[in-house]
Amino acid sequence: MALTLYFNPQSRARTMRWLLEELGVPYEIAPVGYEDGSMRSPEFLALNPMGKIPVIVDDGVVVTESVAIAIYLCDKYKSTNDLAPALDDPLRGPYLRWLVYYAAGLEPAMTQKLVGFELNPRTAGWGSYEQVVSVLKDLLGKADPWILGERFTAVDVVLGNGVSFAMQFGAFPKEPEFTAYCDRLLARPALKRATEEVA
Ligand SMILES: N[C@@H](CCC(=O)N[C@@H](CS)C(=O)NCC(=O)O)C(=O)O
Repeated sequence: MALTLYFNPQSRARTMRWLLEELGVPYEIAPVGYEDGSMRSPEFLALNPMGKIPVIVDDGVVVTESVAIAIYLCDKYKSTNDLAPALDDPLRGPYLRWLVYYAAGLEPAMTQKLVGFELNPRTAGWGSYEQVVSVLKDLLGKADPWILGERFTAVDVVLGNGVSFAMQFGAFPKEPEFTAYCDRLLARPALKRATEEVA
């Protein structure tokens, strides 16, 4: 078994490394740079024609897009540490909903704030920046201690890390609902391991 994560510490691949550390799955890092052309090489573009990370290659299976990688890994590697509610678990619906909300809500709202453009909220799939912040503030304010309750899942890694990242970049306000939850995330040993320098 060989699982490779294409990685740069200044990227969304950090979230996938944290997920792998939480799962306890062995993996290898393939470092890629922004300036050295490695994300534009024919070999890399054959893996992801977007020329972006994260990318994983798991026993020859290529997966791109953070949410897809998270769903794939957590469904496949359940025996190590189960971060995904089963298909017939009532938590499966909320689990998928909030995982996808990372890409469909948080990401575009964060970009809207950082770039500063306005759209009709009825036209934009995510509504507006203000709506997304308000929804997430309510969600994280109720997290007890995690988004789905007692159970820590991939939603905490993907959506939780997204909120933490958005706060660091000044895109989300440092509201107590966000900071209290993110402090709990920061205490996780797997996150500390995932931020260690790549050997
Ligand atoms: N939708 C993608 C976004 C991936 C993405 O934007 N990756 C950035 C780094 S965080 C990247 O690789 N940028 C390099 C480039 O576009 O040249 C995901 O969620 O995985």
